[in-house]
Amino acid sequence: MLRFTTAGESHGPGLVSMLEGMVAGLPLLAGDVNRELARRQQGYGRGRRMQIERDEVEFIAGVRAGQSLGSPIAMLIRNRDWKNWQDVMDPAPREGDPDPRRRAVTRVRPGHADLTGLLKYDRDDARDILERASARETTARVAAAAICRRLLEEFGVRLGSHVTHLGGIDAARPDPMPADINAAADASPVRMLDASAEASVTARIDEAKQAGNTLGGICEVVADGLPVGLGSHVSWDRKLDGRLAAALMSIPAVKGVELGLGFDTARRMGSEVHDEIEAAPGRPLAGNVRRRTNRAGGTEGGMTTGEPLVLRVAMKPISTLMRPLGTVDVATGQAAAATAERSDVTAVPAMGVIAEAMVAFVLAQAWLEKFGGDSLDEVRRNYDGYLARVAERIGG
Ligand code: EPS
Repeated sequence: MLRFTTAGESHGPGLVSMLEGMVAGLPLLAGDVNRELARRQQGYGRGRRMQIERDEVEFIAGVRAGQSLGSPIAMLIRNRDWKNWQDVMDPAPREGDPDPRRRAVTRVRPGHADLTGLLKYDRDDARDILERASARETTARVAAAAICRRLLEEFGVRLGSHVTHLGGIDAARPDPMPADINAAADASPVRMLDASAEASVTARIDEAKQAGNTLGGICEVVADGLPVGLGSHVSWDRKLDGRLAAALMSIPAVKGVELGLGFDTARRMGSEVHDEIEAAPGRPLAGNVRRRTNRAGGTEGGMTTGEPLVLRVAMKPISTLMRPLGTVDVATGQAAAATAERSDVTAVPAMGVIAEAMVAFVLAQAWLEKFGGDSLDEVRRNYDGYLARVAERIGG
């Protein structure tokens, strides 16, 4: 079973990411991971923190001579900002310090984990919660997923994402989509594929910053080159659509996930929802058929169809407002303005990269369930054998 765990506080010494269950023999360089970490750091609307950090991974275990060993892969990403926070985040008790809990947060932010976490974990200082609830943690997710992505690349799977909406402004979806979505999206400061929307979006972000406010948005993730049959219809927890939705909803501030037409399917007649099927010799990945449309977004019955997987992910505005909302100070019980500490105006462009990462992880997990083995070569043999069988079915 492929799985990963992360550890790390936003302003602690660093982040740890551990991926277990990856096959041996996967070519893997720190640069493969660092490239994805750098993509996650981009995007107009981020705060000063991203100028401090330059996320880079150190392999601590599981990699030798540029290849995975099949053992757990452990990675460390150091926080450069740690040097500015050592007195606040010191793991040791600060004996004799008159202010051992510097920068305590008691004016809990509406919409943040501050209050719920503080009550659940019985803490007095919401910093004990917010340091882990911070989206800084997604760095470690992207690191684990970069390795999953390397596995998928070996089989020609391509993942990309772009922003379709930010702060009330829609970006047009190009038709056809560019062959390399990320090459185009990463060149845009807001990761949109619509140059005409960029200027108004960056202006909207500037306005929100000026007003001490924050903005949300929507990203689309596309995965291409998948074979029919990842996931399964047989049990609820093996359905790929459900697993993708759960993984994407776990991203901080994400409030909605759609697959294909998503919510719009509920408003249409059946004939305007389902994708007609026609024979298409020479498309072994899809079983030698083609869907005339891809309204389903690449799954039927909780399994990939072989058509592109298309997901949309909605993120609410960040809950740290520089012009804060009203709250209660948990230290006094009195009404107060919520804490306003350094943050981003929007992180929607970065969320697209994180959504890609979560999709890559779920797909790699389903891949190893279907074609699993202990080495890359073994997985390749299983994949080739399956594809050969699928290719000799319809019209073969
Ligand atoms: C975050 C607040 C900001 C963001 C941070 C997430 O950090 P800071 O509190 O240090 O200014 O920049 O995101 C990251 C550090 C990152 O790597 O994405 C928050 O409160 O969630």
